[in-house]
Formats: sequence, structure tokens, C-alpha cells
Amino acid sequence: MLVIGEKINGMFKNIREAIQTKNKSIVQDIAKKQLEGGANVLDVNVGPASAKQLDDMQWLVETVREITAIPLAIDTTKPDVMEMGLRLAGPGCFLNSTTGEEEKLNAFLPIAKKYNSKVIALTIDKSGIPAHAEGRLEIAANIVAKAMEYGIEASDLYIDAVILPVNVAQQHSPAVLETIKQCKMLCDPAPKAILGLSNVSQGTNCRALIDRTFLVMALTCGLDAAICNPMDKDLMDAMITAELLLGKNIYCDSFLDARRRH
Ligand code: THG
Repeated sequence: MLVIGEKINGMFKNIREAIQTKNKSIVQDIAKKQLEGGANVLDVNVGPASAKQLDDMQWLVETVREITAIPLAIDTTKPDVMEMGLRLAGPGCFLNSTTGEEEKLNAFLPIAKKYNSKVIALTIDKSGIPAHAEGRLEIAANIVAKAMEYGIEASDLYIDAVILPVNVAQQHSPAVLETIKQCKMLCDPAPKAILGLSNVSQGTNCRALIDRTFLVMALTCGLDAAICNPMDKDLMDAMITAELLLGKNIYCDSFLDARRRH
């Protein structure tokens, strides 16, 4: 599974303050820790408080690029901020994200094509997030068709069924699992499935337990990628063990260490 580190996000106080005071070492330290924890990609989001999103995204991407060439997921709802982030981050990065709304797809898909980016697409349309898998899959099918029109392969498309906090939207988690399973049947080669995992536990009392349990369940349904906290060793151990038990890695007694080394 592809691990996208979630921690470079202005939603977190330390990053918000680092952006305001232009403190590079705080950002670079979090980037390094996520890489050490096993991140394959780093999410970069200036956060909702940013008044100068273009400037802040430029500073964040350049700051991360000083220490690593790993792919970044440029996390913004604004097309101009997205374009600048992807241009500075270089090819092979992730556009995070478009929704299934017509205007969003028409704005974001050409940017993804221009910068040869993979596309994360949320199963949201003008009516919001459907409560059931059927509605989410209908949006996903439309996204896949639209991506093909723009010359983007389904295998470069990451369908995000949008998990909501379990304490306010409990009925959504089985719908998300069903969407992950069924979106693989939309076409061949299939789109990939991704989640912003930590959303599921927001506002609850046992976040880490809920996150790692849901991650294992989603992996069983075919999850390919998660935006999550790679510094949570228990989460990463659960992911590695689930992949072992799904037959994705050959067993050896040191399977945790062996997986971490590659
Ligand atoms: N899908 C996609 N992208 C996403 C999300 C998604 N990007 C943003 C988010 N969701 C994933 N990243 C986070 C980052 C932080 C938290 C949750 C998801 C989080 N933050 C603390 C909180 O709200 O309690 C912040 C407080 C703090 O600790 O400082 O939990 O779904 N494609």
C-alpha cells in the first residue's frame, strides 16, 4: 500500500506556526520523520487559515524539496494553487484533489495532464457525499470516464470514497468499504482506491485504534493508498501485517523489519 504522510498540513498547529514564521526546520523535521516511518509520498496542505495560499504553498513545497525528491500530494481546492504546487514539485506527483463536479473536473484534469500527475478524486458532486455506495460509485464512474476523455489512465486515478468521522456518520464506513471493493470493477485496468484515513477518528477518544482497525478493513477491500500518519508505528505494523496476511509479502520471521527496509 502506498503511504501518503498527512502531517505537513496547516490544520496542525506546529505547521501553521511554521508557515507563519517561515521556520523551515520544523517542516523539514516532520518530513524526515514521516519518511523514516515509511511514507512513500508526502501530502502538502497550507491549511484553512492561510490568507496567502499561493505564497504559502510555494514556500512549503520549496522547503520540502530542499530535503527530499519523493513525490508530493499537493492538497488544495484552488486550481491556481494546485498548478503552482505541481509545477514546483515536479512530475510524478499527486493532484489532491478534484471532486466529481463537472467544473472541478474541467479545471483540474488539464492541470494533471500538463504536469503528468496522478489524480485523487473525491466521490462528491453538487449534492455532496452520497450516503450509500451506489451513489459514490456513480460519481466514480463519471470521474473515470471524464479522466479518459482528458487522456488520463484509470490506473493513474485514485478514487477517494471520503470517510467521515465515525462518531457523526457511522453508517458511512460500511458504504466506504463497499465503494472501495466495487470501484475496482468499473474498468480494466481499474482505478485505484485511496482514503484520508484519519478523518474516520476525528473527535473520538481512541483515534489510533479506530484508524488502524479501519485501515486493515479497507486493505481487505482492496485499498491501494492512504493519507495517514506514518509516525504511528502501531498503524504501520498493522498495515504491514495485513499485507502479509493478504499474501502481498512472503512470510519471514522478521517480516516487520524486512518490509521497513525496502
Ligand atoms: N482525502 C483526501 N485528502 C485529504 C483528506 C481526505 N486531505 C486532508 C485530510 N483529509 C487528510 N489529512 C488529515 C490531517 C489531519 C487530520 C485528519 C486528516 C486530523 N487533524 C487534527 C484534528 O482535526 O483533530 C488536527 C488537530 C491537531 O492534532 O493539531 O485529525 O479525506 N484526498
